[in-house]
Amino acid sequence: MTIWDSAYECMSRDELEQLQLERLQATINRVQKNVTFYRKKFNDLGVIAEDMGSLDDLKKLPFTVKEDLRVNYPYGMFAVPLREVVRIHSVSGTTSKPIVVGYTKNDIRIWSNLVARLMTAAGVTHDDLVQIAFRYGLFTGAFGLHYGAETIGASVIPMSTGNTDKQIMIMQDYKTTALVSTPSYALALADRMAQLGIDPKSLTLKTGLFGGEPWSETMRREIENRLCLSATDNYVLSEVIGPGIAGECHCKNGMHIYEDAFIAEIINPQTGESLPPGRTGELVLTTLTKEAFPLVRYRTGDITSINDSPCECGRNLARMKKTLQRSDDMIIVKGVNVYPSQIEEALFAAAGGAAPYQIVVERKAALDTIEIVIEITDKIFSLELQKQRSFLEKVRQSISSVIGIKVTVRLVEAKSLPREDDRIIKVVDKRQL
Ligand code: DLL
Repeated sequence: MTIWDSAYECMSRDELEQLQLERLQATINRVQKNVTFYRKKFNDLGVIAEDMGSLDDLKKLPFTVKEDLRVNYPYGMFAVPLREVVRIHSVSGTTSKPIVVGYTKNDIRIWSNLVARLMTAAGVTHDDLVQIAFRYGLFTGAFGLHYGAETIGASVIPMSTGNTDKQIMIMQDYKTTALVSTPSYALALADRMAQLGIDPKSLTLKTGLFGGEPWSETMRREIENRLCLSATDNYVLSEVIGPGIAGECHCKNGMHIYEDAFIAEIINPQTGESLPPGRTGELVLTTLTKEAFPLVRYRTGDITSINDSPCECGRNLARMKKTLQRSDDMIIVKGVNVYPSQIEEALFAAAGGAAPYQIVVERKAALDTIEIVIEITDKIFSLELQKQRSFLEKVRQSISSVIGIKVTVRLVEAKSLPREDDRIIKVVDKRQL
């Protein structure tokens, strides 16, 4: 199996740690000089780049959290002037305002190479036809995989999401060999093929690269059996870069973290205490090469563990376990991050005040649905039927537009939603991953 960048991917741990330290010092220098948020934090602590005498010293620095990015909306965390930024993407924040991230030309070059690594590790070569069924636009997923595939020299089919019948037609006619999508969409494609009577063996699919949402080993087996391909996982986080942080090799035993570009730590999400390899906790990432949007000790909210033993594939990079759980209340619906606080804010605005609600997430025919169930209040009860309907429509539109995916809205009787300690259970996730 080919390794895209063996100089880095197979580097000895000693060499790697030396490189990480040099890059960490450069990053601390850069953010202290160019990002007011970090300058203030580090000055308050009296930290300078030279204090990073060993990688362990990173633990002296404070965490960066999503709230910091929200407060600095839109460009406050950028470390270069906008004229040096060649690309902007964004990702959901905890409120109606998204988080904005930027890339310099050099960031895009490095990003494309990192994605080329994970695609090569999954088995993609320049002979492949890669169908990208991630949504193009402000999301990082599609463009990240697109540039990575082009870097390898593969042929890219930038199909974007939806239009399942056309996706299948293209797979058949263009002879797609590699599929990029969320794992749940891969199953939706398999379902539709079964309905249309298409035998997946008649397709030319060979490799599947899936990410953007949690998925289990059972789901992997189902996708592999039903689409007749080899399915690999890769980890995406837009604030940090997008795809290209970590990806599985053919051993499918954890995602290799591109440690020359990121330092990964695991912490106890409650106490912030660092945990050793093998222990499960929240993943914290520090970027080592990014120019436009560097992050120091960014709390990802994703629960995983790190295995730093060598892998049979020859890569020396540590591996992170599949992430199936969050340390916060974020949910991922159709690959899109949704925070209950975004829904609450949109509902409050549309209802002109607080309304008791519950978010119900289900997976029907391999596709996620999200329903907002609202308890009727005196105010809603007093509306005529027509006005009640238009109220629900307003709520539906407002929430759908804030979170970026369609929701349905339903009214139920007052005090009928299930409660725990007198408080409504905000999120009921009925999906079985
Ligand atoms: O996941 C972008 C994307 C959307 C890619 C749709 C593809 C399709 P973010 O929106 O930044 O990036 O979401 C990042 O997704 O913190 C994890 O909770 C979750 N996540 C990403 N990859 C995986 C994975 C897009 N392989 C958030 N397994 C992260 C489990 C994943 N969760």
